[in-house]
Amino acid sequence: MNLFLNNPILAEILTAYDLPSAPAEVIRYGTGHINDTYRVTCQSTDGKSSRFILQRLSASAFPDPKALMENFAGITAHLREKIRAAGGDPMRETLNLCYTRDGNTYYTDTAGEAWRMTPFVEDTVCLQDATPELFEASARAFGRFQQLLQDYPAHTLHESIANFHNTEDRFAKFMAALEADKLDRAKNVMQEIRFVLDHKADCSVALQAFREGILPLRVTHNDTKLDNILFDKETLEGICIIDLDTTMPGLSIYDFGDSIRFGANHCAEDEKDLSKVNFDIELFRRYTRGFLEGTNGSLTNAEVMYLPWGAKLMTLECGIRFLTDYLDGDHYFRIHYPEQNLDRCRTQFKLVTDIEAQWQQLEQIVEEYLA
Ligand code: ADP
Ligand code: GN1
Ligand code: MG
Repeated sequence: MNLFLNNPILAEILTAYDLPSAPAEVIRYGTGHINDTYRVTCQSTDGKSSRFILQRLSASAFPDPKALMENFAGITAHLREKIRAAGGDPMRETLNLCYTRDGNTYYTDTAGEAWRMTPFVEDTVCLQDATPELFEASARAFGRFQQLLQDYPAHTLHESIANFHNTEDRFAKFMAALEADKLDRAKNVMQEIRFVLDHKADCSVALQAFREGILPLRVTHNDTKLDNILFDKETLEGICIIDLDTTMPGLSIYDFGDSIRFGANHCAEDEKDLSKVNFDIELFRRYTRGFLEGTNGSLTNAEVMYLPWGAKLMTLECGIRFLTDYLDGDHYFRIHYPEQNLDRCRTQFKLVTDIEAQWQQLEQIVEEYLA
């Protein structure tokens, strides 16, 4: 549906940008859980069209859009330079930013909401699930992303969401939601609550390794879902990493782990039939190979050894976050039906259980890559 024609807010936002021609169509786009995404098509009289992605930043997820957009501008400028130096195309291999007419990285509408626009990266596809080859291609791309940012001055980045992958803090927030039990839902999810309580000690493993200096701080993407990457339509290589809102200092194993969480299985994140939710160790093997090819020697042995922990912890953490949001009344993740966050939580906990059952094999797989 063309939303532009009868939406005064979208009209207001679009006039803030110096578009190549009048917008002819604006439609809702993508399947993200957080931001509101639109695709804008401008059509000039000579028939040329150009497309853009316009996004309203979720105010509840991102309290400081100015800081977030400073990160975005800095990271994409760095990536552009690196891509250019490697002979690549910076207009396709990284996101770029459209500045507003008054030179800002984003626009604040009259209701106080923040919007940003990027050129639509043409001739690409965005996937919800992948063949093993495409999954490995996504691993190379996320690994490369981290490698390209290894010399970015991490201290200049803002924490766009405080404690984003701080598993101890996620555990504490879960406990607070459980204690408040605002909607009296805890009684329906005792098994899931027990699962979290039983995994309390795990929530400290990566953080402890970081505190002890075993794992170094890096610039990481932190949301490495398969649909946060654009694949070239022809070559099917993962060319452009998108959704940079959570790119900030973090641990390399988070980026590895979040991709495994989402992709090393054959089910939807909210699959209700848990018999269909199975961790696929072959996909883990392929992702490991691709990721380490992409990082190209930039990870330490300790980081490689901790990769299985990344997989387990990101899956556990995401399940805890879905359960916390369910107990809290579904304010954070967009839901399409009432118990969706609970279904999402259950798939994650089933995957954690599978990962635990195959732990030794996971360790063996990564050991092959130790220098
Ligand atoms: P969310 O935080 O809600 O996940 P994303 O930034 O990932 O938002 O964008 C949502 C979807 O929009 C993506 O999965 C992708 O399909 C599409 N998308 C975002 N930016 C671009 C772009 N510059 N070019 C093409 N598609 C894009
Ligand atoms: C959100 O924005 P999106 O849909 O790519 C979330 C991730 C979760 C993911 C679960 C900023 O990702 O952390 O892992 O949902 N992003 C944010 O699907 O919270
Ligand atoms: Mg996304």
